[in-house]
Amino acid sequence: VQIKRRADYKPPAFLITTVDLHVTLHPTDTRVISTLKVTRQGSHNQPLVLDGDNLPVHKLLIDNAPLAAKSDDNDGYILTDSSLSIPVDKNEFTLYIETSIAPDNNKALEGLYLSGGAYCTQCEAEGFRRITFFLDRPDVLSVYTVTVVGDEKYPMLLSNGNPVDKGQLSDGKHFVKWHDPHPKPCYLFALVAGDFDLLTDSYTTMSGKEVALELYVDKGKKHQGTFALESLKRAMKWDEDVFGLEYDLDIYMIVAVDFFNMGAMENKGLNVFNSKFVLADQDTATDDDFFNVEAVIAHEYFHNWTGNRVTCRDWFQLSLKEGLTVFRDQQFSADMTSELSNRIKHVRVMREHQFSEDASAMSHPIRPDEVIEMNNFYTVTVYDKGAEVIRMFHTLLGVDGFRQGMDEYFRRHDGQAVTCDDFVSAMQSATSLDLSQFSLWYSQSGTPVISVEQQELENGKVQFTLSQRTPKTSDQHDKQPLYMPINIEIIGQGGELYSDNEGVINDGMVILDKESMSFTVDASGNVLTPAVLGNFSAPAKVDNPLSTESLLTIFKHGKDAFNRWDAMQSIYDRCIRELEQSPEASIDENIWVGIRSAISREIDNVELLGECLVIPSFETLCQLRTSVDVAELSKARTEFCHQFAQQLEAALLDVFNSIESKPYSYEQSAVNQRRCKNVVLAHLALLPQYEHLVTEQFEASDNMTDTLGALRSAQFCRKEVFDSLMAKFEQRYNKDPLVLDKWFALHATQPTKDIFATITMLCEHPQFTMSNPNRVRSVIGSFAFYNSEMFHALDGSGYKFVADYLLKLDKLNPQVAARIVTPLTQWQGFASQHQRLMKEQLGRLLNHKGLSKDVFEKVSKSLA
Ligand code: BAL
Ligand code: ZN
Repeated sequence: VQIKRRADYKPPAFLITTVDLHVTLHPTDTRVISTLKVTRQGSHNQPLVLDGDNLPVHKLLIDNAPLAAKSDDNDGYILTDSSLSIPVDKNEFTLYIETSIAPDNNKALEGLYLSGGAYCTQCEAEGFRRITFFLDRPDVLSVYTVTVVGDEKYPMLLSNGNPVDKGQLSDGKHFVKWHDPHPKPCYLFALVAGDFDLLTDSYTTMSGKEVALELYVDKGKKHQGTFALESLKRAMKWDEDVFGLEYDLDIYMIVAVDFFNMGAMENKGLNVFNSKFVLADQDTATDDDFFNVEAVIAHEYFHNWTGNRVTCRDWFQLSLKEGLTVFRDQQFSADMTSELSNRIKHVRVMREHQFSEDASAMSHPIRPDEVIEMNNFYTVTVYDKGAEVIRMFHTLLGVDGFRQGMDEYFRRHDGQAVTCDDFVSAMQSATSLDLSQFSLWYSQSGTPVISVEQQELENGKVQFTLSQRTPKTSDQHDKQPLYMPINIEIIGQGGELYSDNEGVINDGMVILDKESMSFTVDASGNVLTPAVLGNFSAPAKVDNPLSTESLLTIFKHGKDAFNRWDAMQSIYDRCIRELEQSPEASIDENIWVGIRSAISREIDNVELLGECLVIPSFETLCQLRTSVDVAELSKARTEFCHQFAQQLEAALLDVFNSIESKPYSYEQSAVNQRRCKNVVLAHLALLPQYEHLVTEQFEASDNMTDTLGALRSAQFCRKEVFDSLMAKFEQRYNKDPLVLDKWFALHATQPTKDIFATITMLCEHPQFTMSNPNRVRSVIGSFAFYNSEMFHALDGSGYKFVADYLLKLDKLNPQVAARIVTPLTQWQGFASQHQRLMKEQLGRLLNHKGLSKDVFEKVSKSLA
């Protein structure tokens, strides 16, 4: 296997200015004819080397003159399984290549594939080379004209840009010709052919241009596409209002397909979506699903500027477009829904998944330095930590400064393929701050830890010291101090806010840019509580040894709602630690008193309450510990949940009863209420006397949020209750695999002894197929990521089960297999008895002949 390095970047030796593609679709013999206008860059006499993944050459012409394969007496082209080298001395020429592919045999879902009755493509990152020979790199931008030929079974033939011609052909086939005037890298190419239901609408841009909007969904699903289309219009408007960015083609198309490796893909003018992020109605989609549909629709739309108009020079720069676009979709979602719950949602992702990636052998900076398989770097680090870095720019520059920097970025780079440094430089132009130290965030991996110390001085002064340390990671040993904006509130016992004597706290924020910094506060005998890293103002962990009383003070008096939520999370974490140390312990009554009074004070603030009553997930707790013994931690967490329900029974019941059930509507206040009610129901379900609330909600529900909420709570009821509700659910939705995914996942996360029999049964379900990534993720992915107790069982059966499955899956779909191997590779956080068993299975995988490079990269790194 070949390691690619960021430092080895070289500009392309040739450019391709125009591409004329002619694709005649056939399940096993699709003909692809490509006519390329090629120009040599600079003066050199290298051959033109195109990427091509196991493609045949049927015909090759240079300026209409045939070229044959190289032989002893002929200087022809050289074809390998990954490239085509063409000897040519002209500086400008037209290259004609005919090749063929078999979309029906393509189960990796990269390149052109046929599944679920439709042809579709996925080219990012390096899938175009599975369709035709090309310079498959993002810094080669070309204007595309694409003719798609298919038979009548596929009435809709789509590609990027605007349709310019169509017609019938003599052999019962028809064609549509598309032209995309915007030069683009080949990863943004798309082609779709099928028979869909079509929803249409239009949007008038801020300059008065009318854009046709088209949404293609499976037959019979039209009514489930309305929300996505409305979301698209909201996203278009928001990008105009907030960033002054307007859409640039006459038509914007979105196609929803069932078989898709990612969430969605931002191909120019023709987004392809996993149907999971398009289809939504109250009967089949939860509030979270509605939220995600809107967020992903917006994300892909926002890529039109941050990704398509300005793209990446090379794949190491992926965060240039992904971190930025995630930040943009997060801001949009916050504006459309609620700032607080959005922030909490995204911080949970960081704490659960990104921190664990940083602590693993896959640790990498948001701009990685080395890659074997690019598909492995569509990570929470590149995306979500990348977005946190953009958020820090936003914090440091302010709303106006950030906008100015973005305007400058587009002014300088529209139509170009650029680097993260180019982005930083555009931002630098909009601020007097020196961003050079800040840019370390792009090159340094790992999660910094901010420690907070408090020391009483004379004269009633208190000195606070903030220090930072980034533990070494598998990819980098030496770490430097980062430039961090840190939100801070210093709160007195009665809730009064304090500021410091030196003036380093500015508008509630300090800059920590050295190993440590100190400031003093006049406490005048008051006990002070520092709430540090409010709103998760930098992607870091905090080590702030506060008493429970202080945490309750933050909850009671904190100005920042995020801090208040976070304080509650710390209280729960602390209680669980106590139970880990002495499983028989009873939690201090003062804590229950504090929580009870918090609940009664906030009974009308269902949004905050709904978040604060969530106990940190097992995965989040793992990131706050080392050498985790899974059974011990699970037991402590479960015990805490039981005490929580018992001790807070009356308060929880008050909350439950205070929220009236209303007919379903997806609007924020109703979402907050359902969320809070379902969180409370899950606590009450631990008490047998409230089992009826669960079944009643299930029976009465008019929407998927409450139905699934009841089903999740039923996990904590008697087994026969859970089984009976699960059976009813399956009966009702067994024709709808997307809904059934929720049922699959719930089964797969049950910590029951017969879990493998259950999973085997799920894999034999008529709606399950290993070739559909959504199904595999909901069964095997849910088990590996979220059934901690059984995945980590100390007889090693969970690890072995996943490894066995991955060996089969890897042959079909390496990209999805490499995702699901993640929990196995993250052995570092667990106790030695787990580590040994996890490594044993990783070793088995590594020794397997024919392992994909996707899985190989992750497994070999984790064993290095
Ligand atoms: N570019 C891959 C899918 C996404 O991030 O939008
Ligand atoms: Zn993206």
